[in-house]
Amino acid sequence: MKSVIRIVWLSLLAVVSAYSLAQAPVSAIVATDGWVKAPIPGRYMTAGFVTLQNPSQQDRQLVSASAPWAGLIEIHTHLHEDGVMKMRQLMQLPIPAGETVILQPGGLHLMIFKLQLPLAEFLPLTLCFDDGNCVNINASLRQKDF
Ligand SMILES: [Cu+2]
Repeated sequence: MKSVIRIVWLSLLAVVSAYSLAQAPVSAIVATDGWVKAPIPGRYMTAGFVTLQNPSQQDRQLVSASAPWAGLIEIHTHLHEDGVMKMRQLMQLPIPAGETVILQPGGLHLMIFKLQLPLAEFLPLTLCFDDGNCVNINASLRQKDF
């Protein structure tokens, strides 16, 4: 009798944990193609890029990025002002419902400061959104813009 109760209890536990796994908050945003440009020797800053896809029906905003190998990461955009290319920090980057936003050289990028050199070949990067969910990716270190 005792073992029957034990089996029932274990199955109940399994059901409860499967349920909580299904209910765990998962970011709606799919992040792919993350990469970090190898810094110029002697420099402690660089840029990072990633493709952010929002397959959900709700607009989202990228609000922060962080990594154990960098002291500070800002979201930047490039602007042309009076024929001069300037960078401006964005406090949040919209990723509209059903759309894909690509951070790439010459446009939107992650500005990465206070690098802990040397950088590894694969760099864990955490991206967090306005719904409180985050995604973790492994960005690759690249020597060139390609
Ligand atoms: Cu920048």
